[in-house]
Amino acid sequence: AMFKDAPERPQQYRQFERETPAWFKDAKLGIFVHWGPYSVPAWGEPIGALGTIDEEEWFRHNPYAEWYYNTIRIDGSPAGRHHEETYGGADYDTFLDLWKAEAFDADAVMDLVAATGARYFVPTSKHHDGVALWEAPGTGDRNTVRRGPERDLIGEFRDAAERRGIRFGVYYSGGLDWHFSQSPPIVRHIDDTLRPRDKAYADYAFDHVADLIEKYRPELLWGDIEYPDAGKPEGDKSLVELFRRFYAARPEGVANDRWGETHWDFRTSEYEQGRDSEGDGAWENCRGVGFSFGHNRLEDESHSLSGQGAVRHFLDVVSRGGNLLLNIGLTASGEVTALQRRTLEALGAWNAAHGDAVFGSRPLAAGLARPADEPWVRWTRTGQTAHAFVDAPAGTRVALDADAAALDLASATATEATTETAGGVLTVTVGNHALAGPVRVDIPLR
Ligand code: FUL
Repeated sequence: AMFKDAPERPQQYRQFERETPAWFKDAKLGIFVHWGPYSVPAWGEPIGALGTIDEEEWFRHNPYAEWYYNTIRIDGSPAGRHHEETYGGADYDTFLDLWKAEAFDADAVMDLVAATGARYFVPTSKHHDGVALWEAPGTGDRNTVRRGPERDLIGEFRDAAERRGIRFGVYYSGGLDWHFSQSPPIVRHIDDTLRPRDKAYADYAFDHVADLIEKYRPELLWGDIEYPDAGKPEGDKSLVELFRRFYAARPEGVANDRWGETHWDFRTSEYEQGRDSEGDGAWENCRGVGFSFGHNRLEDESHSLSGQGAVRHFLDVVSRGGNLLLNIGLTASGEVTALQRRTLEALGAWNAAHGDAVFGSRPLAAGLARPADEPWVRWTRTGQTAHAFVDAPAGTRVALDADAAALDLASATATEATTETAGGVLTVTVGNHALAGPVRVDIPLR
């Protein structure tokens, strides 16, 4: 009942089933960070959003800059040409040594995260290129403590988040590791033969995630692509054992749904892909400010959410019962680009004014009021108050599609709009508002 469309979970994972902790449903906003050697070339063709482009075109022209190592190996890809021309076809690990993180200050990044109003923070601890952002067991020198930045980046992020009371999680790519297991580039979809499936890899991944849990005590485990198949059955170094350790350390912890068909506390969608996971249970949509997670120097404003776009997307997700995990790609030096910073700051400014109607809210039942796209209207509910968010230019009159029997329309209040009720219809006239994003109207429920 909790996950109505989800397949039956294997018996050894049922012990972890429970109501999703309330903090996660209340949290609404998390900030995601993708950072790795791929942040040095920082190159991907910004062709569009995942879920709107066909697979073959997607991989050959991959807009995800963190996929650089895969894209450059695809015959005739523009990224491959770029890599030849710019770096003379250098070995990928050259970028690990060129990655210096010289301007990185975890506290500065986390100040920005805190300013958005986000309640949790999730950096990549190991992406598909296999480079660990902490001194991960078994990685030799292929981690950021021994090479490149020569720092424990996960530890620095964790401490900065903790100092601000922001919950900390880790992303871990269990499904793909292009270093541990050299496979041909992915050109269509990620089928099972392209993932390392042997016991040695399962043990390697186990040691990583166990180490992350022990050292950093994350409250979110954000797996990606899959968990190694050989580690799924019950056993010493199994995913079952990892979840046991995770929930023992963090009884209120939550795990996403990319550990295979095993166990999860919330489902995920990514840009426009996986929208069918956005159901009644807990879910989270993730996306970058632009079309990439890793920093991409080819992106500009035309590929990116503006402040207003970010507020709208955030409200759209929250109004439907989800969380947003909004990503920033740090530059190789460790900075947030001006483009991403502007969007996050605008989202934060809007949340500072209106976050009390968003964080901790619940969707308003469709029987009480309905959203619209032209002009743009979304709804949330806190306690006995319905909140309408209306995004339109000053002077626009918008009749809300709300049920007068359920909402006390005549008692509506707004600060940047005026309201009038006639014949059981509440009409909002949008006023001048300095903040990018919608104005807000509060309406008591009867
Ligand atoms: C995907 C990955 O392939 C992307 O690179 C990114 O990490 C995203 C959050 O998940 O599956």
